[in-house]
This record gives sequence, C-alpha cells and structure tokens, in this order.
Amino acid sequence: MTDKSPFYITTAIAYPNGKPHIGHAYEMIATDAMARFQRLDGRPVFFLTGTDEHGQKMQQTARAEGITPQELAKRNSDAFEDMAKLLNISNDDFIRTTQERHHRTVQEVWRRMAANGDIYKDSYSGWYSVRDEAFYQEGETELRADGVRYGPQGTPVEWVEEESYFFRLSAYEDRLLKLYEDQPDFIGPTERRNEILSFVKGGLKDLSVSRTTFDWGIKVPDDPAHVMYVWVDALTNYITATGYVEDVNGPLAKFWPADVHIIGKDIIRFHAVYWPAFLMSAGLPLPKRVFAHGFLLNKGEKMSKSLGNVVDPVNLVNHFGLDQVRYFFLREVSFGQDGSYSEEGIATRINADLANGIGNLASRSLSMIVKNCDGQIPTPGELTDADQAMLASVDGLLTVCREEFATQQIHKAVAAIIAVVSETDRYFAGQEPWALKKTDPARMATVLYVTAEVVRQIAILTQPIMPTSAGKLLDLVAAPADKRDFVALGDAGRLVPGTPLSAPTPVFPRYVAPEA
Ligand code: ME8
Repeated sequence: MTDKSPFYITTAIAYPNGKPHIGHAYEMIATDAMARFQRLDGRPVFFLTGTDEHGQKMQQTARAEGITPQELAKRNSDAFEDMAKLLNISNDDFIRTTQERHHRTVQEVWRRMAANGDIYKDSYSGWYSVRDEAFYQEGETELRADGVRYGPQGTPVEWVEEESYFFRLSAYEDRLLKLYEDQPDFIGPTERRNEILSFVKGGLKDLSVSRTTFDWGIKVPDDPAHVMYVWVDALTNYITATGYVEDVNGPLAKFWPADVHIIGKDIIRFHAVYWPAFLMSAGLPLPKRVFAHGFLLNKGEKMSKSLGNVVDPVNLVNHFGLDQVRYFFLREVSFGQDGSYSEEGIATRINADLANGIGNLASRSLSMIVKNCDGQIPTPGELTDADQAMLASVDGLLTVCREEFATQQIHKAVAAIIAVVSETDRYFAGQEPWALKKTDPARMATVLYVTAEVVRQIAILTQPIMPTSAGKLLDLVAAPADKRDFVALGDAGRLVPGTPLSAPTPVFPRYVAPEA
C-alpha cells in the first residue's frame, strides 16, 4: 500500500530586505522537487513559501532607503513571488507575515503560551545580531581585531538593554531532549542533529520574545508598547497558512503538523529548539521533521557583495535554461551539505547528463522508431534476459526514489536515475539496433520498444526535477496526460504498441559557451 496521507512541506520564509539570491532560489527548487514528487506519488500536498516581513533588519533597511517598511516589504516580496514563478515553483500558497490572518494566528499562539504560564515580563540585556535577528550568549560572540564583536554566524552584534517579555525556554530543556530521543528523525541531517543536541544539553536560558525600541512587528496582546520578537512571529507562519489555530476543522487544517520544514543550516536552532518549545507551550502538535540544507558557495567561496561574486538567479536561468539549472543544483549538491557552483560545472552537467545522456538516448531511439517502425511504437517480441534486466532496472527506480526522497536525499535519487540512463546507453550500444535493421527487424523492434519504455519512465521520474523538459519527453513518447504520475510507472503504464509518434525534437540542446 502506498501512503496517501496529506503531505505538508515548507521553505523558510525569506527576509524581503533585498532581492532574492541564489540561496533562496536553491531552497525553493529543492522544496519544489519534494512537493512535486509527493503529488506525483498520489498524496494530497500543501506546499508553502513566503516572506518574513517584520523585525529590526527590515525597519533599518527601509530607513536607509528612505521608504517605509511596508513599501520595502511589498517591493521585495513581489520579487520573491516573481522568482517563484520564474523557477516554476508549485507552491500552493505564498504567505506574507504582514497579512491579517497571520497577525491573528500569532497573537492567539502568544495568548496560549501566556495562558500556560510561559511568558513573563522582565528586562533584557545582552547581545543581539540584527542581521541574524538573534540573541547570543556572550560566550558565543567574539571581539575581533577590528574592534567589532561578532556572533557565531559572523555577523556583528550590538548590546541591547530594554524591558522585554520572556519565554520560559529553560523549562523545555528536558522535553526537547526527550523529543530528539523519541523522534530521532526530528532533525536532519545528522550533523545538525548533533549540533542541536549539544546546544540544548549545554543548557537553555529563557528567551527574550518582545522588543520596545522599534515598532515594526506584531503587537503583544494587551501590551501594544511591545512588538513580538520576529522569530516568534516568523515561525508561526507555518501553522497560520493551514488555518489550524483558528479552526482545527478548517479545509487545510488536516495538513498540520507539517511533514517537513526545509531550511538552511544557519537557522536550525530556531526551527529545532525554539519552534517545538513554542508549540509545546501552546499545546499544538509538532512538525514531524526539520531538515537543513547546506549553503551554496560560488566556486567554493561565500557569496558576498564585496567579493563581487553574487549571482542573480534570474540571470543564471536566462543563461542556462530553467530545467538545466534545477537539474544542476539537485544533482550536483548533496542535499544537506554545502555545495559549490560555477559556470563550468553547470555546463559540464548539462552536456554530460542531459544532452549526451537522457536527450541523446531519447532522440536516437525515438527517431529510429519513427524511421523504421512506421512511425509507431513497435510491438516487442519475446524479451531476452538483457531486455528483462533493462526493464527491471527502470521498474525498480520508484522504490529507490521513494526511499531517497523520504529522507530528502534528492541527489541520490537523481544519481540513481542517471545510472539507469547510462545502463540504457550500454544496453542500446550492445544490442546494436541499427545493425539489426537488416539482419533481424523484429529483434530491432524489441530493442527500440524497451529503450523507449525506459525513456518514458525516466521522463515520469524526472518531472519533479525538470517539470517542463520531462513533460516534453513524455510528449515525445505520446504518454497520455492521465498516465504521467507514478501509478503509470512499471508494468501498469507500458508503452502501447501502435501508438503514433512524431519525429523527436531536441529537448536538451548541448550547451556551448558564448564567445568571450
Ligand atoms: O533566515 N545558500 O531568511 P533569509 C543556501 N527570514 N541557502 C541560503 C543561502 C545560501 N548561500 N543564504 C540563505 C531567514 N539561505 C528567515 C527565515 S523561517 C520561519 C524565517 C537560506 O532570507 C537560509 O538558510 O535570511 C534560509 O533557509 C533561507 O535562505 C531564507 O534566508
């Protein structure tokens, strides 16, 4: 029995204090592939992305630009939505934390935490990084030679002293450790799990959860001089969008708790420590898993404006093609680890795996069918061991891909698919259908049938990675619109002999670098 339960997946919601960068694009693409995979596997999917619009960083950036935080948020939130469209992201909703529905939900969650006795007023003094929107212990900071104190992510911290509400995080230490113990899959990958375990075992201090020195945020119920700490507000977005807090029987409430939050490794602490503690306090169900991907590095270096190596995702897509870029990131970067990208790396992958790999296999086999088999899918004869082994390999891919996607190991699923493409190349070359044309046309027909059937299944399975190109491949093998999901894999959806095919058009052109 396959799993038909609802599947809820989210990206982090980005700060719209600037335009989206390649790291944001990467996170959206990877999460999109996972959402598409589950949809094709027959599960009802809810996929959420959006923007995190409050906080000091937004207010400071807006002031520096001489506009209001609302204007800044709107302008850049639109840029994030546009990028999602450009990247063919299949999100079901786009949340903005300035929306009314979100204010209502966050205030209700706050009330529940307060009712549980976990919120108290005191005064805060300590280090704060506006760039990370994070409080740090003195021991986590470092005074460098430039006279500036930096936090653990390498961003400057400043001393903050103000009246503040606190969340009794210290009371959740044991419950959090029990959670990590009882649900070993709660945090992935393992490096991040270990990092969080040692952080929590090191002892938790109560968390300052409101600010009074600026006002760009959601007001604390009954105390409008305080705005909530932006992470209390931001994390709650995941539950806002399901409507669960407002109505547990609402149309999308069945999607809570989330199956997986996909985030970057720099924000694991918020998601794996603060978020479950807030939810426990408010008496709400916890997400099943938090998975942190790595950082993208440009030729191994951190992207930064000062290094001048910031690549605009829009330019990258315009240059190489969308599905090519999606493929590259999902194949090249081990999901969960840092990854490096370069123009040469992308070009190599496009040519090796797409143009010479899947594309070439499809065009060689399908054009032979069109020329030599009356333009129709041929009728296969009796299958030899080689034919059966070939079909068994491709029929076995769904099980492998399911396993890899269940643990977010997308790159391994893609590698398994590409391994079958290589195997098919060897099969095709070994069977020499072009020679069989004269000596044994019936045998040629069988080899072409088997090869085209592999192409069909590879196309179905690569839809989450390269939706448009995989759709074109499915057009080439004349796969009906209702036979493109995972139910149509394997025996159940085999190509039907006699189906007319048109001459294949190239789906993956070779990448040739423009003249310098
Ligand atoms: O952290 N490579 O927003 P954000 C890969 N608003 N991923 C990267 C990256 C890179 N070079 N740079 C950033 C925030 N990211 C909060 C999230 S969620 C309730 C609130 C990832 O715009 C980063 O790790 O700084 C995060 O997952 C996402 O982009 C948004 O980062």
